[in-house]
Amino acid sequence: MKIAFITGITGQDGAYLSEFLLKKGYIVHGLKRRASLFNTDRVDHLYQDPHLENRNFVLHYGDMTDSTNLIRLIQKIQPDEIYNLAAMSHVQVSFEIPEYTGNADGLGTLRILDAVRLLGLEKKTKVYQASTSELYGKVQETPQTENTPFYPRSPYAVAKMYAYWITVNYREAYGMFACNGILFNHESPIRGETFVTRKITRAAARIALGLQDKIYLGNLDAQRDWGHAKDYVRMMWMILQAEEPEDWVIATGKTTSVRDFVKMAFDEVGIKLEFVGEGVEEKGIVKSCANSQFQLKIGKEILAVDPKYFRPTEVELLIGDATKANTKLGWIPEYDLKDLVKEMMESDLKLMQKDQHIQNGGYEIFNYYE
Ligand code: NDP
Ligand code: GDR
Repeated sequence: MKIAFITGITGQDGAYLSEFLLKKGYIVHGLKRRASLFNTDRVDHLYQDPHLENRNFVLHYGDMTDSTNLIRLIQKIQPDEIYNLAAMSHVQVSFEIPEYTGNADGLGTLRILDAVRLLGLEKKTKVYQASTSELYGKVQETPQTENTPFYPRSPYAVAKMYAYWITVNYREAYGMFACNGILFNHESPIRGETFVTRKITRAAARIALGLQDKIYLGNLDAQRDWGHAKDYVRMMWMILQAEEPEDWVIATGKTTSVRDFVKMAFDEVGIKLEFVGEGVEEKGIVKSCANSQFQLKIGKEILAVDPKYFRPTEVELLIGDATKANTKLGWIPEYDLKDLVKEMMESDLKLMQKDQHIQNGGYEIFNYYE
């Protein structure tokens, strides 16, 4: 049985990757941070009683900023494959905590690679590094490929640029099987609530159910190449099964604006939106509501722009070319954006119906819009 070690196991991708690897018969070890509240919601269905012998899903406390902890864990686990997914992954937040982001996302990757080297596991342990389309930043060319130059536009992207190159360097310097997956945005019903797609699907469900009046967003013109996380974690595994260690772009090859994503999400519940005005004056109003379950007035303003969500430097347009992954590894995404939006809306409607039930029962519910 192969042994995998996943950092960032409690995140969106960590959860899907764990399920995927367990189905393949792997023993999965994961790194989780100590928090004052439970932070394992996304993997609780995989949890196994620590008193059981022969567990195939094991969580360990640790942190990407603590080398001694990472070395000790890798020594104990002796993994065949490490998936380094842990990161402070929010681009806007990275402007507020740039030093921490550099430490966790940039140096954290070095700590993993160097632990493998220090323990003499260079020939045994393969390393996958969660690189990102944010590396492309300011548009140099489209679609973006493995050869497009990088121009990072946030402390997050700059930290990930260090991580990208230190992975390439350890591969070249020490002959390690270390690879970058340059993944474009990928989403799912368990996407973090402050990323724009999930913020939109949550809000669309809440507005439809009368639990929230309005959603405030930042740059509606930004365009992203959005795929489904399930397709992308499959590719992480394929990257480590390839003949040679290389770097790979993973994307759908289609791009959509934030504004159009909003329209698609509301469309899913029978609400048509019209956008009026420009820039910070732009508003989204209800044009029609075909679903009698929802009591939304025609002409009601349910979306506004709030400049607090603008980034000091923005990445305007991402569209990836995954030809190399398609042709060399046979990777083809199974989901398109419409399937993804549908799945996210269905899931958020179900979740918010629970809130509605609680509110109808006379209990107050915590309401957050970020
Ligand atoms: P999430 O934000 O959902 O998950 C991040 C994970 O990293 C969480 O488990 C988090 O723990 C953990 N983490 C954060 N900081 C630390 C730390 N200092 N020490 C240990 N663990 C830490 O991200 P995703 O699952 O969406 O993304 C996975 C990786 O892929 C990230 O590196 C991200 O930057 C990268 N990426 C993501 C893309 C996407 O579109 N989703 C696209 C390209 C790259 P906790 O749960 O406690 O917060
Ligand atoms: P991104 O994802 O920055 O691409 O990083 P995010 O969903 O945060 O933003 C996408 C685009 O939407 C615009 N936007 C808003 N974003 C947020 N979060 N909230 C808003 O209210 C809002 N309004 C408009 C943003 O300006 C941006 O242009 C994600 C993360 O998962 C990274 O870890 C990963 O590396 C990249 O995707 C690929």
